[in-house]
Order: sequence, then C-alpha cells, then structure tokens
Amino acid sequence: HPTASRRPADAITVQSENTVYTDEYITSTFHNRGADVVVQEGGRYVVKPTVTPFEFRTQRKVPKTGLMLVGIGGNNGTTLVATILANRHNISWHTKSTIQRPNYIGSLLRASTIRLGLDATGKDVYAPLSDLLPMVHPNDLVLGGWDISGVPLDAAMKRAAVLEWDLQRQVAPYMKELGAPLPSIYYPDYIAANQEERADNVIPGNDKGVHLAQIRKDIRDFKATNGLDQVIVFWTANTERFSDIIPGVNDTAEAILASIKDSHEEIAPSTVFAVASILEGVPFINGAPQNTFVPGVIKLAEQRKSFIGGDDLKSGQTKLKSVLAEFLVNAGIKPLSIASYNHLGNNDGQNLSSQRQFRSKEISKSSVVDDMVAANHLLYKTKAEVEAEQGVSGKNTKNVKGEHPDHVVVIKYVPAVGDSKRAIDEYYSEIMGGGRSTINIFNECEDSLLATPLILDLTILAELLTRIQYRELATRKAAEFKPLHPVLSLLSYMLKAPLVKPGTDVVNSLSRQRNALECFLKACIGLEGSSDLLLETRIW
Ligand code: NAI
Ligand code: DG6
Repeated sequence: HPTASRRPADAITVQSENTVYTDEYITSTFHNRGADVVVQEGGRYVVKPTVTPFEFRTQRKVPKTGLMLVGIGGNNGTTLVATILANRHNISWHTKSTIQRPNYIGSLLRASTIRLGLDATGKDVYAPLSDLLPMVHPNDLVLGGWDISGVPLDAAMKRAAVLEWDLQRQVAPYMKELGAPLPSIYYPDYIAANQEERADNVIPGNDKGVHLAQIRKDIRDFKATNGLDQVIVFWTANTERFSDIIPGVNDTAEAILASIKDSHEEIAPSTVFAVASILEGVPFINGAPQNTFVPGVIKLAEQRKSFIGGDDLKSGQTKLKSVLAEFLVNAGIKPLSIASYNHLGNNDGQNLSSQRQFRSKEISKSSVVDDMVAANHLLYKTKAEVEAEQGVSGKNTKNVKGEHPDHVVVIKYVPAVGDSKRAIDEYYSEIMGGGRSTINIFNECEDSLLATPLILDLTILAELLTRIQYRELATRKAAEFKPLHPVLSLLSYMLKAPLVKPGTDVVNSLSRQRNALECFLKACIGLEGSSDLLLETRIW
C-alpha cells in the first residue's frame, strides 16, 4: 500500500543557496516573516512588518527508535502493535467483502501530501509529507511498554475486539512473541473504580520514588536490550482524574521531585512516567486528557531540555469541531451553541462513565473553540466590552467573561456498540437579520482505528523534532545551534488540548495547526511556507 511503502531517504532535494546538504546535516536559511501591531484608540491598527533570519539544522541519520506505550494492552495499544506487525509482515486479511491490505491510512505523515510547486506544464506537484525530511518508518519502530493488566498482547488484542478476526488470527503469533506488558503503576484513586479487576500487573508497594526508579530502569533496559538510539514514551493508558495543583507540591521542578520521593497523593501515575522520561532524556507524549503536565513537570522538562507533548488525541468529533467552528466564525456566522454527544462501548467508555475521569475528557473536548471565538470580536463581545455594557469595573470584573457560545459535551457508555463510537453534534448559529442556522452531524467509526495513526504521527514527529536545531542569524544571540523548546507545540494537529510553551497562546484551528507544521518542515529544507496566493494564476 502506498502509505506503507518505503521511499528514498533523499526523495526531495532542494536546489537553492538557502539549503546545504552534508552527510550529517541538512542546513537551511529561513526568513521568519511577521508583523508588530499597535492598536490605537478609535480602533486604528498600525502594522510594522518584521523579518527574522534563522538557520535550521536537521540531523540526517534516522535513529533506531523504540516506542514504549503506557497502556499497551488496551484498544489503542494493541491496535497499534497489530497494525505495525501487519504492515511489517505484509499480512493481508479477508473481510466479508474483500481482501484487505495493511496500510497507514489516517496518518498525516504517511497518508497525506504537501504541495511543492508547479511542474513544467504548470500543474501542481504534491509529495508525501513524510518525504520532506528523513523520518522513522513506522514498520521500523521497536515496540514495548507497560500495562496494569498482565494479559499477553495476543489475548489483549482479542479482548479489545477492534480488528477483523482474520487479521487477529494471522498477527497473533507475532503479538505472542512480544509477550506480556511490563508491570505498571496503579494508584486506584486516579482511574475509575470499574478498572480495578484489570489491575493484576502492578509494580508492588506505595513508594512513588521506587516506582519512578523502576520506570527509569525499564526505559534504560529497553534501550540497551534492543540496541536503540532513541525511545519515545507514550501515554495511551486510561484517562486519569485531574491532579490538584498545590504550591510546594507540584508547581516547581524541585517540588515535583520531592513530592514523588515523599509519595504525595497528588502525584498521578502518568506524572511519574513523564518525570521518568524527562530524567532519562527521552520524549514523553500524553495521549489522554488529564493534567499530567502539572507546572512542575513543565519546569523540569525545561530545566533538563527534555521534550514533552500533549494532551489527548484529537481523533474524530473534536477534529471536526476544530474545522467547523473555524469555518463558521471565519465565514462571519455566529455559533450560539455547540452540543456534542457521544456514546461508545469500549473500556475507554467504561472508564469515562466515572465522573472524575469524564471531567478530564470534558475539559479537553471543550477548550477547542476558544481561540476561534476570541479571534472575532465582531461576532463575540470581548470581556472589556461586556464589562462596559454591564457598567462594572475594578474588583467586580473578576467574574465577567467575554461572550462565548454555549458548549456542552456528553459521553455515555453503551457496551453493545464496542469500539464503534457514535458522535452527534449540533451547531446552532445566528445568521443575518436574526435568522438561525442549524447543522447536525452524525459520525460513526471505530475509535481506535482513528486514534492509532495519530500515535504514530506523534511518535515519528517527536523523534524528528529532537534532531532539529536552530540559531537566530540576525542578532547573533547564539552562535551555537540550540534544540527547540521542550514543549512540542508543533504536535498540536493531533491533540485536543495542545500543550504550548508557557506564556504563549494555544492554536486550535486544524488548518492553522497543519499549516504551522508544514511551514516548519518546509523551512527546514529552505522552502517558504505553503502559499495559496497562487499569484501566477492571478496575473497575465
Ligand atoms: P483502553 O481502556 O482500551 O486502554 C487503556 C489501557 O491502559 C488498558 O489496557 C489499561 O489496563 C491500561 N492502564 C490503565 N492505567 C494504567 C497505568 N497506570 N499504567 C499502564 N497501563 C494502564 O483505552 P483506549 O481506547 O486504548 O484509549 C487509551 C487512552 O487514549 C484513553 O485515555 C483515551 O481516553 C485516550 N484516547 C483514546 C482515543 C480513541 O479513539 N481510542 C482517542 C483519544 C484519546
Ligand atoms: C468518548 O468521547 C471517548 C473519547 O476517548 C474519545 O473517543 C476520544 O477522546 C476522541 O475524541 P474526539 O472528540 O477527537 O472524537
């Protein structure tokens, strides 16, 4: 299948004075163009264009990379492992209607293209996104990980009931070779009580310091046993409850390390995994919604220059929302309410049937329209406008908020439908002259088959971003190349509640997220970002 095929390492070569290829690096010069804006009284804008020259340097050698999944025995975990094995061993399977070949459909990197430019006849030329820079092929990922359930991976795949039986039958012997997951950390208070009977494979004791040391050792052992250059640790385990943010407990790097040592109750299993990864200097990605990255973890990652990314895979309903809400607001139509329901019957759904775990998911699913609303003050009154309208000032403005559509998220557990999630959405908007527009959407699909390619994209991109360094040319601030900021916000496209560098704004718009990634990858080979200006089609 084309999404799984291997491509030459130098599939795209840029011939330009901005791009230099050596055996070790691709080095590019890039001009970051922006604008400084001053908003004056009376609603006037004064704009000064800015240009900052940068150099990017990408290591060309693709490292032997391992992926350690936390929650490897779950629906996402087993679906990912089985999919990679099916692709690696070229296993085809019978469905009731056809013979299905393995593929990586749904992966941005493996199954989508980017426009490079025009050919000699003036036609657009598109290349696979994964051709832009040397990236790990998913088939080459060395797989391993942890689960609180000790069921071996072949049986865990059967339990998940996601994949066609004929595929399960053929891939099972390869899954069996991987054995059972490593024992993991189980603090019952963090996930739903209905998960308790799964937890038969746990690291003993209540000492969180000992747990941290064990996870660090697991990462080191996995790296050494498999002769790996790099490991990515990925949380695809159950959604946890939020942790309380408590000064002195989890707000600084020092506090978080001390709190793990003291086995403080507000340290979640996912936080122990994140800290273990940071201390081992390997990237950690959170595919679930909870606040694993409490402030102390982010500060520790900054201190150690170790990469982190999250939160929560944006697979279906929310992905569509980040397109539709933007479409409506950018079309000058005013969503008044967005009501989103879903029901599903897998173990994730069962865990989310518990209130505190649902709350984590509700938060990550709800924030996705905020920046689009904030971007259009013609439709939505700002906080200042609401304050002025209500005539409040000073201390009384604390509870005043800018105008926002009503946004409701409901999730129900319906065991019968298994992994096949149903998502129903209503977008109710104001149109001209007080009119109303209602858009209803019904989507049905296997949740884990949408989520798995995102885990691959996040893993492969996170690895790539560890090999890219930059320096600012204009100021000569730093003669040395530096790594990117540890919070990998370039991963936002695949995430519901993107973690961003502290003090910067979250971008939820799917098209802006893709554009940012595309522009960045292109910049690393010395190409200007994707221009839809198409000037050649507008002039004589
Ligand atoms: P699942 O419930 O099938 O798998 C989770 C696995 O994690 C289970 O095998 C469980 O035993 C294990 N687990 C729980 N606590 C653990 C711990 N402390 N250490 C190690 N393993 C632990 O769930 P699924 O469907 O695979 O989803 C995984 C996560 O990804 C959930 O948090 C879910 O909300 C999130 N997610 C899933 C999406 C999907 O489409 N399937 C999309 C977006 C996010
Ligand atoms: C039900 O909401 C279960 C969840 O785990 C979601 O399926 C998952 O977060 C994907 O959400 P979305 O909104 O991207 O489809």
